[in-house]
Amino acid sequence: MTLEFWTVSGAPSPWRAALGMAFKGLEYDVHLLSAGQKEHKSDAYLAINPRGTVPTVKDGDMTLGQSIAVLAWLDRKFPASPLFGETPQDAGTIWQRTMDVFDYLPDATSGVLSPIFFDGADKATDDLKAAAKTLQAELKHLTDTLAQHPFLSGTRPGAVDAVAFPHVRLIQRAMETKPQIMQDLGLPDLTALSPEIAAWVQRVEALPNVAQTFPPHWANAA
Ligand SMILES: N[C@@H](CCC(=O)N[C@@H](CS)C(=O)NCC(=O)O)C(=O)O
Repeated sequence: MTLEFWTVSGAPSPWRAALGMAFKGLEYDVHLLSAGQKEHKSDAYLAINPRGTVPTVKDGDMTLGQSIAVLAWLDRKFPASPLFGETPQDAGTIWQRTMDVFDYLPDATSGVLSPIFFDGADKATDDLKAAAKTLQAELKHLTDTLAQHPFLSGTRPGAVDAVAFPHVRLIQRAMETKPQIMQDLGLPDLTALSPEIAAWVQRVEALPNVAQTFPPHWANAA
């Protein structure tokens, strides 16, 4: 049975689930919801996901609506190419890093990107500069991990990579599409910020099936 996957273009949480499926080479049917038209709050979607959030992943009569739960479930259902490692030690380390990223990176990222993408901020205010500093400190944690091995999960891509990548790629997207304000905030480009993170992004992007997880609207607009 093919997995079903509900998402909104560019939303980081469903992107994590898509990466988990991509790392395992799984096929899935995509239901692309329009956030602008509030399709994620429609009665039809609320019947599938009562919180009206994305992702939702459905496999037969089982439905999941939390990205980390999807990753954990994928590993039990499709054990090949494990997302949480092979050994108890790997699992502990990967869960620790996954939850570290989950707890800190999304807020640090949206502290900078939400004002820029959603409110049109184009001045480096004191608030935005403080948010940029917080983000740089979070990115430093990723850099330190990537100085030890090629992926955030270790020698192969896994849950930490699936959770962190969408946020980092959205930061890079802001560097590409809003260069002036990002430069003014000390976030000019990934390579200048962290060669380790820049190389990791390229490594993840080069993996099979990852290209198809990218936000469809990026292909159409700058
Ligand atoms: N903790 C959830 C967060 C899900 C979530 O909030 N998704 C966002 C998109 S990234 C969403 O659906 N926002 C719409 C809303 O909250 O109405 C997860 O990791 O899946």
